[in-house]
Amino acid sequence: MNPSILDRMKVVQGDITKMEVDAVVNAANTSLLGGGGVDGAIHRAAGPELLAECKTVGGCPTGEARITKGYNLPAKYVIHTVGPVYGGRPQDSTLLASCYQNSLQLAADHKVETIAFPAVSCGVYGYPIEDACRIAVDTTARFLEDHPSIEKVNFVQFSEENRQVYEDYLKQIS
Ligand code: AR6
Repeated sequence: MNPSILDRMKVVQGDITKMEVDAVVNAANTSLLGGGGVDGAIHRAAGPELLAECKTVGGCPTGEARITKGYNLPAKYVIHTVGPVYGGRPQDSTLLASCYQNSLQLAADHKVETIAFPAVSCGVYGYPIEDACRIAVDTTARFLEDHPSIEKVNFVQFSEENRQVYEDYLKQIS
């Protein structure tokens, strides 16, 4: 892979709500009205104004994305995307790729230069991390080739195990 594209992707282990980036991506559900996991953490850190704005959005279908302000987060924006509930079906990978593609498109439309993604669908929604990692990185790399305005994409992993999966894949394609 082109080294200049690889340089713009980074793996971080930690809490996405602390990321000092222009936009953080939320692994939401179709209601956009909050939940557990990273969704709960983002709503807690952003404060109640985030839920108030989300209520005006009217939900989000699986594979799509919606943008709101970040309120009390260091990030200016939250990009909410809804990953598929993993079922081992062919459409799962298409939908997960769409989450990354649509989130990055919204980011580019809002002049976002730095963005952080959690491992969408890899918690409660059960997507195997190795497959999800490949989809996330490949979709992002393709997008970055055509969108020089996005400087840095951070893949934020809560666990050491998931961080290692990302590190290994980035090494493999470099
Ligand atoms: N920072 C970074 N990553 C995190 C954080 C955090 N603060 N908290 C959890 N993760 P999940 P999903 C990781 O379950 O599978 C919600 O209830 C976590 O370890 O948050 O897309 C929504 O409302 C895992 O690797 O999202 C939906 O109903 C990854 O984030 C549903 O869960 C995603 O796990 C969405 O499920």
